[in-house]
Amino acid sequence: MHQTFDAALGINLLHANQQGAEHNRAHFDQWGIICLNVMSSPGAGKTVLLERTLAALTNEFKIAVIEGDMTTELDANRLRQYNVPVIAINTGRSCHLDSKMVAGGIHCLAHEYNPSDFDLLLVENVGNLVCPAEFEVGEHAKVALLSVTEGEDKPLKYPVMFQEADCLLITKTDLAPYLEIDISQIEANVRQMNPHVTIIQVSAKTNDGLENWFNWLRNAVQSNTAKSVMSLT
Ligand SMILES: Nc1nc2c(ncn2[C@@H]2O[C@H](COP(=O)(O)OP(=O)(O)O)[C@@H](O)[C@H]2O)c(=O)[nH]1
Ligand SMILES: [Mg+2]
Ligand SMILES: [Zn+2]
Ligand SMILES: [Zn+2]
Repeated sequence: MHQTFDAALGINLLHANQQGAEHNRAHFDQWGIICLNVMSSPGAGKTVLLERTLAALTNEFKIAVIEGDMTTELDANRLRQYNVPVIAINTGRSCHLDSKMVAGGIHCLAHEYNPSDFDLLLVENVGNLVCPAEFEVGEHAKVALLSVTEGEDKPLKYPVMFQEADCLLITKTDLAPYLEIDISQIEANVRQMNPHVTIIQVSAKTNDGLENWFNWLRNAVQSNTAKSVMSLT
């Protein structure tokens, strides 16, 4: 658990977090990097999705990763095999990344590399369907994953994540035939929370739908006007 309002100090933690998010966002825009905050409950398939993404797109874009986990560098080490910078952030007892932690990560990246060389920063948040959606880290877009094994009702029970998402990936669609799950009902529940969100069905096992996700990413990177203006000058 964590508090969003610390009554004793009278500090609105979300407000302080927002200031940090603006700091990070200014860096991203100065460097011409698009930052995506990738969120889901534990085990929905974030790391596997990032593995597929790095395998497919590192020849098109220069990508860096911030990997948030309460403990361990297990996920970070999986992604390091794709020869991209992976900055691991252990959050300890905290169940989400906040903007200060991500600031530490991007300052680290800027210390070791020329950050303007990068096109895309993928942030894998701590597995949690609740508060990562509340704590902006300066991202340009939020990507939420919901796996078919989690049930149709989750968009209704955890509304903030689904209201805030810019892109919603329904993952593990290869498992749907083995479950009593109606993917169209998942989509309807997501739409009830967020009528205009982009919904993409994917399976990282069969690769179904991954090309649609890559195209969404390509579009996000190409819409980065800061980069195109920089490359003209
Ligand atoms: N069948 C199937 N399993 C998947 C898929 N994506 C991920 N998994 C499995 O789900 C588990 C959790 O995946 P992981 O990427 O570590 O989830 P994370 O906790 O959200 O990062 C692993 O055992 C993966 O192999 C998928 O598309 N299909
Ligand atoms: Mg993971
Ligand atoms: Zn939290
Ligand atoms: Zn700074």
